[in-house]
Order: sequence, then C-alpha cells, then structure tokens
Amino acid sequence: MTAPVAFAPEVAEARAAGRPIVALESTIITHGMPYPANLETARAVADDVRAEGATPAIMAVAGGRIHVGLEPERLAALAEARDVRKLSRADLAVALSEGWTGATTVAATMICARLAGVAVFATGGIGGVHRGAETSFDISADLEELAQTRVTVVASGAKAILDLPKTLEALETRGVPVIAYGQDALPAFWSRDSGLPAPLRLDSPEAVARAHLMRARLGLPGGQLVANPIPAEAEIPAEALRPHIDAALAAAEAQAVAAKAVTPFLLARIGAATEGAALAANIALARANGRLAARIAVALARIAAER
Ligand code: PSU
Ligand code: MN
Repeated sequence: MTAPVAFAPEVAEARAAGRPIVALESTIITHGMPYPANLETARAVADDVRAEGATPAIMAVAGGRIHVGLEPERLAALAEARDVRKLSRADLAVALSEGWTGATTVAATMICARLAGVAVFATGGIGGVHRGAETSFDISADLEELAQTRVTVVASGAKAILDLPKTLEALETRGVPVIAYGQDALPAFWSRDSGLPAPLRLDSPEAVARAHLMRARLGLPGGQLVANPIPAEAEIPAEALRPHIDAALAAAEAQAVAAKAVTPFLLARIGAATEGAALAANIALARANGRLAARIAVALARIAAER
C-alpha cells in the first residue's frame, strides 16, 4: 500500500527528468491571506521558483488524494473556497480517508513533500510557541515535524506574533538546526532582526544543500529551518509592528479565539490594522523564500549529479 499521491503534470515531468522541485504549502493561501492577494501571491511564488530553475509543487488535499502541484483551475478554486480545512499532521489521514478538501500547514506540507520525494520547501513563517503557551500549551506541530521529517524549510523565521525566544528553545530541544541566511540575527518574519542571535548561519544555497545532505549521511531524522530575512526594502521595523501585534493578541484573548483559529485571526487583524502593509511584507518575504528555496533545490540537484 502506498500513499495516495497525485502529481500535477508539471511536477510529474520534473520528476521524470530529475529536475529540482520546491514544495509550497496551501494554508498560507486559504488561511494566511485574503482573496485575491492569496491567489496572486501563490502564482507569483510559483513563478519565482520557476525563474530560479526549479518546479513549484503546491501541496493540498482533495478527493482522497494528496495533490503535489495544483493545476491553475484547482489553485484558483482553492484560493476562492470558504471553509477549507487547515490540515496539520494530526488531520492528514482522516482528511484523506474521508475525502475532505484541505490546505496543508508547514507540518503537513513537510509530510507531503517527503512522500513525494521533495527535499526543499518554502513558506512565509513557521508556527511555533505562542505567547502564553505556559498556560495555553499552544505550540505548533510545525516544530515536531521539523524534528522528524527530513525536509529543508525556507521561511522568514517563525511568525512575530509568537514567543520567539521560547520558539528557539523548543527548536533547540528538538535538535532542529535553525540557520539564519546571510546574517547573524534570527529574522522576525515582517522584520529582518528579532534581536535574538540565530544558533547557526550559512551564506549560500550550496552551503545549505551540503548541510542537508550531511544530516542524511549522519542518519539524523528531521529537517532544517533556513531563516531568510525579508528583503530590506519590504521590511516593517519591529517597533512599528509591536502595538498592532499586542492589540491583535488582546483581541484574540477577548474573543476566546483558540487552537487552529489563532494564527489566521492574528494575521488578519494585523493586516487590517496596518492597512495592508503587513500583508505586502508577507507577500514579499514569501516570494523571496520561494526564490531561495529554488536555489537550494538547484544546488542539491547539482551536488547529487556530481557524485
Ligand atoms: N506562513 C505565512 N502565513 C501562514 C502560514 C505560514 O506567511 O498562514 C501558516 C503555515 O501553514 C503554518 C501555520 O504551518 O501558519 C501555523 O499555524 P499554527 O500556528 O496554528 O500551527
Ligand atoms: Mn496551535
């Protein structure tokens, strides 16, 4: 018995030819951004990946199958659909056995990527330890997935709505390499610098690819988090965002928003409060992450070919 995986034609061709592929998630489309910016961003990130010489594979679940790559009509329908489920590791099997339509989080996308033989994945920001997690216990399954599934995830760190020091500690405990790309500081999603030093730093796609391969040679499970700072021209300084983040967190508490709804609620509130500036930054960082992930995938393919 094998996993129910359906490859889009573009991805099937890339696989057959041994060309590099970059996994992309779908929760950022259905729960992370409003329509139509979500659809435009998904198309732009896919084009960015192609421009760097790799093939994009947006992951989603429908009709009892994991779709690896979405054809244009399927992508457009997903971006417009309401009440799409947000699927993490815990939900994936039931969603497939029940034939639900669902979008994959970072954790679920990593699982789908592994099943599809895709080593590199780009998103906006991973989930992590929420503020107040000492009482709510709200810690994203993305962290456990990074600890067990061998996929390199390119993101602009963890979302700044989270408790970043606790998120770093949780990643360290789980043995996840957190690699700042091209700088010493851990990025903070909409801002380039969280004020926290990143545990590791690498400066080229080749270096990230070599580290990915070395982890496999050591037999270590789990992936690596490549924390790519948002392009300087698109960043929002952390001080400018802080009041909006605090207000959104207060609203979430007042309205008793919990579980899967927390992150989408906070992103939507902060997007509205900043009159779209946070959304524009999110789009810019997602595109930059797609480009870097493609360069890493190309480097991985090149190193593999040299062996
Ligand atoms: N990156 C973005 N926007 C998003 C996400 C990532 O720029 O909405 C999604 C990812 O799917 C990630 C999820 O896994 O947010 C985190 O959700 P939670 O905090 O509930 O684990
Ligand atoms: Mn959560």
